[in-house]
Amino acid sequence: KFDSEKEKERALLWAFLASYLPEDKSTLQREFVRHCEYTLAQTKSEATDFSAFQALSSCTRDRLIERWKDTKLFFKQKNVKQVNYMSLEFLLGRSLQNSLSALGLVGKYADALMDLGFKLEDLYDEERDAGLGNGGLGRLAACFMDSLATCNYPGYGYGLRYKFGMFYQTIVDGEQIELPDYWLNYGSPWEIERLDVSYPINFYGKVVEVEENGKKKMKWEQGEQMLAVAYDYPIPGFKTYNTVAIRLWSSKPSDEFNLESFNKGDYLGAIEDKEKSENITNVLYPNDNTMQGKELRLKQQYLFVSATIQDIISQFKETGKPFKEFSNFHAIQLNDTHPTLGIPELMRILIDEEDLSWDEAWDITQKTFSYTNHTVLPEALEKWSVSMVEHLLPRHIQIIYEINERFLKLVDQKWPGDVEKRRTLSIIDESHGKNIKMASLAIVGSHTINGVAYLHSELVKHDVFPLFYEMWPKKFQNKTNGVTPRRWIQQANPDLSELITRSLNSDRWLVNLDIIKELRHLADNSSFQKEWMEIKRMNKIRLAEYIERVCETKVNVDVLFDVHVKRFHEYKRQLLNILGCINRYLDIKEGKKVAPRVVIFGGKAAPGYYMAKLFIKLINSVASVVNNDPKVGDLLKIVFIPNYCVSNAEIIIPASDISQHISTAGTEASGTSNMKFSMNGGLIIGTLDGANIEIRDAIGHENMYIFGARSEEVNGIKKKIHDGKFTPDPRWERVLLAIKEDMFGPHQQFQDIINSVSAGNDHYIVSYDFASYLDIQNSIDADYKDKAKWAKKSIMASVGCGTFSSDRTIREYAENIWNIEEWKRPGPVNVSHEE
Ligand code: T68
Repeated sequence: KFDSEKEKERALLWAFLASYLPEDKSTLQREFVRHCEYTLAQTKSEATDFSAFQALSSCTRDRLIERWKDTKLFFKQKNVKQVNYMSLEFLLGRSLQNSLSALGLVGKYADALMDLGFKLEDLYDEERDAGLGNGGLGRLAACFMDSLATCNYPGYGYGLRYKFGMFYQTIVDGEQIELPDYWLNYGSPWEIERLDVSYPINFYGKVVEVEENGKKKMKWEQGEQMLAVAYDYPIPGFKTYNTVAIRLWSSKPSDEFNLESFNKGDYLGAIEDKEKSENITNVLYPNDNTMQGKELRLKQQYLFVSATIQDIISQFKETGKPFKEFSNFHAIQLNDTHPTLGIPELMRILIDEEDLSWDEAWDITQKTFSYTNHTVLPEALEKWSVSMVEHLLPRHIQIIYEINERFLKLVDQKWPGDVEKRRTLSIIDESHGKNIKMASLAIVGSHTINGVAYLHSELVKHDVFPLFYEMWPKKFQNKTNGVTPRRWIQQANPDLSELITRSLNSDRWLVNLDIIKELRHLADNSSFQKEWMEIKRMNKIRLAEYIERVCETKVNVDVLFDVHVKRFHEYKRQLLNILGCINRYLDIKEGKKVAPRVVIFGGKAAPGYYMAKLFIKLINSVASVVNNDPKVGDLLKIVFIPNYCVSNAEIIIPASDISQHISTAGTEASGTSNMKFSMNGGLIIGTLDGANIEIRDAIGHENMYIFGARSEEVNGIKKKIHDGKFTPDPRWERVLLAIKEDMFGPHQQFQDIINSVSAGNDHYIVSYDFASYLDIQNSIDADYKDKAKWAKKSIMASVGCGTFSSDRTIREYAENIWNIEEWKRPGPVNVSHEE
């Protein structure tokens, strides 16, 4: 509808001018050169691979924007409900190859750029990872966005645009050194800066009661104010024109200033203070699975939730609907408790600014939020001190108290006079000073809570939050994690991808991973096996080249590649692995026959996590002894790949023969790399923990190497160890003795490791699981010798993994939690899309 003929004419002219860029070769080349010349101001003779990468990214970005704009418009016209995925982390990695592949332009650009003297693969390598996350939780958010777009669901990801992402890890003298990751120094070709989208964010100040239109209400009087500015990152779907986006907030000083501080006459000092206090989004906190109660982190969380909720409300207001309809248009998913302040923030805005009653606001809030739990480790459950929150967010603390009071009334109704239950369920923990239990707040304010694998969801219900489960059994669900096959098979393993497509005679598996199970009948086919294992060998060569480049170690690609890459944490038990390596080394020295293998480690330790860093030191110390022992040769090589991240994971994962997922049963919520390894034909050695259990059920236990205590046995075993009633395997004593006798350098440096697994301390039952771990490793040695048997297992491990696509996970969230629908946008008329 147009107000006038003139308006209609203008709109038509605009639409004509904004029509999609054609995809013929000469347009691709012209656009590329235009970006080199005009965006980058570079001539042919100046253009390097890096500038070519920048120009190609700019071309790609233009096309993503075309699709994203029209997707937004389409959703708006259809009045759809959308999900808002709130996550303080998005571990995106690189984007160029993924975007070109989604646009169906890989082949066309490879050809177009060849004429101009550039090799597409070389340009991919110029891109720096966007490392805005720690590990599994952040990467899950990235896979989810890929699936949201691909499955045609309306939605937004919301996060923070950290200037410093996950630190860069180097190894010096066997120890981890952290260097800053100033990724924005190189520009981010994907972001769209939205100076038009910014919101004021308040901190400190005080709450006063005011009267407005004869009604008493609370008013939060401003303390410090700053701005959150939006940066959008388009995320294209695959085999669809739908494109969604992640909106990341960056803090900026606000134009408002405090006259008092400038009035003191110290102009430069006042500017400096202002800058310092407003650089909230500078750095990603590098802790995974632990909580650090720093005020700056709380400020990050609040800036994030406040900007996001304001943005969602402003989008909602465009519909012109009354607030009681809010949850028909918006679902908000909390990725862990980090964005839980969104609950009191929505309440505050609805009550204080939009004049809704408490009950109306609470009804909307509960219908809107849902919360994903990612950990059962007590040290990772977030608690914020009441005094800190009170100081920073005086209005929110009132709201949190009110939420708690009303909730405890419900508890009283259910269990009259039961003070113990009241104490356990209260959102405020009063055992060591007053603290807010963020998970409790998230559970009370959400309609649904989910765990990330079957076992984990059971533990959430029965072990971590049993009383909440008793109150609201229907609120609790499971959503087993998944990973995107576009990045983790197609992009990381192009040869395997080509084999799958050729064998299925279709590439539909990329959007419906379940159909790879149709390849099962080829598992015994010797020529298929041969091709399959030849691809594995090529991937091992690619990894060996990478290892030689970054570790200066040569490895033999015709031996078993045993990979253990993930964040360093005691519960993940990299220690079990390296002690196993020592045992193997001692066997070799004794002349025992072992199958040759390369053991590959990778992963970062939180900078303040002493034990995790000591594990890294031990691994490197053992490696330097083993790798330099002439008696050992190819029988055992140990390498530590520095700076494990998304882009080198894409090289490492497709090259593994086996990979280790050996956390103490009941501690790893799900794990997602286990899925990636299995999809790529790597066999898993693992405990019955997290998603390992479901992977075993999907691919068959004969295609996985399971060992160790079960989750329900762990507490009994801990007690037995603690009471001195457990006698470890003789091989355990032998390995510890080797360390104590300085085989890997002065043992004093590793004394704390030895203590941590001694009777009375062995919290992660390393000593107990050691024997069964060694035994299963021995059976792997034996199986690996039988090439046909191994190939069959590898194929079965891969083709049984259809259910671990994040498309499946996202559909489950959409249907059972968010209540949103698929809206596939018809394509533009002037472009023929490769479908
Ligand atoms: C991981 N959690 C789980 N946390 O450990 C893993 N924590 O089992 C699971 O597969 C994955 O989430 C996805 O569900 C994390 O990665 C963090 O990174 C983190 C970050 C900040 C604070 C606490």
